[in-house]
Amino acid sequence: MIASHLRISPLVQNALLHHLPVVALETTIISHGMPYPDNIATALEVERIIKENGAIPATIGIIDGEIVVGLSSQEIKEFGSLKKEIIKVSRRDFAFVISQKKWGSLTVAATMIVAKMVGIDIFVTGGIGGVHYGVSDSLDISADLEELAHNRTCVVCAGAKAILDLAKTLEYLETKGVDVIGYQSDYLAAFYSHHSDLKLEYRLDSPGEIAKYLKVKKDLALDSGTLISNPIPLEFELPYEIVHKSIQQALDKAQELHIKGKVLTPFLLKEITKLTDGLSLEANKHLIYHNALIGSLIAVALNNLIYNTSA
Ligand code: PSU
Ligand code: MN
Repeated sequence: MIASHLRISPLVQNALLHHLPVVALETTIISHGMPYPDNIATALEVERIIKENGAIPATIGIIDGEIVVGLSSQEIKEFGSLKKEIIKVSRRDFAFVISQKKWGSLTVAATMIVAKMVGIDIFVTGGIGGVHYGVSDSLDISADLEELAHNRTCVVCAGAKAILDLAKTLEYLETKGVDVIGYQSDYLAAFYSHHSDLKLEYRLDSPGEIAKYLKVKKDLALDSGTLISNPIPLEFELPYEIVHKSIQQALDKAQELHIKGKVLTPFLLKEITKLTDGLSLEANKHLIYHNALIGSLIAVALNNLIYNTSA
């Protein structure tokens, strides 16, 4: 474990030491992915769901240049209050934010890096980054995909965000050897929608089966990420027409305003929240809650399998 620049909360430290199931959580979704105050309420609710299901949540962020694994509720509130500058951190941003003693929120890629450093196998988020539309001009492919290619952390998500080119994202994941498992579904989850029309190679129907699968990857030391594609529950999905229309409008506006790079994803999410009158935000919350539920059940099952203990 890398000790410098890193602080692990006593609760998470104790859990790792005693082989209790731990679930990693990101902070970009709090600082850049959702509006205040829903962002804070959602982050705290996700932690509550994880605890309720027998695992220990570890929300990860950078505070004054120190990576903190296991943020307190107060620290989570500070990430969400939007009062200070918080830099969105992916792999390339760590050294700058840490050496300059700034605050940084971690993306999927960055959270996977820290999870691997400290030995957390399961990570719950909303949707991963991926290949953006118009990639042949912009070359905009999220660093999340690159991290998934060589980091074994299992990411439980509702697919990639709907603002992305899902077909190309799936193709890219295949090229990189990332396995995408449909949880109780044959198709890739499409964030606000239960599923896309993209068929997945593999489907597993219980946390126990997923735990067995992850144990084999661990045994073989196969260093590529696993994506668990966990669809938003049907009762919470947004109708296709609403999603499709607002995504198209948000993409057009981004193009008009020449919005590129790391600000693009937060811009699109914000626009869609406006265009759907908050409906997309509600769906976003529910899909994350469901990921938290399934992710903690997987963490508990994997833990029982490896250490032969009950949490
Ligand atoms: N999923 C969400 N909301 C978010 C993100 C994902 O539901 O805000 C964030 C994640 O942190 C993800 C990042 O890693 O967006 C991807 O950004 P980019 O496309 O710039 O790589
Ligand atoms: Mn990008």
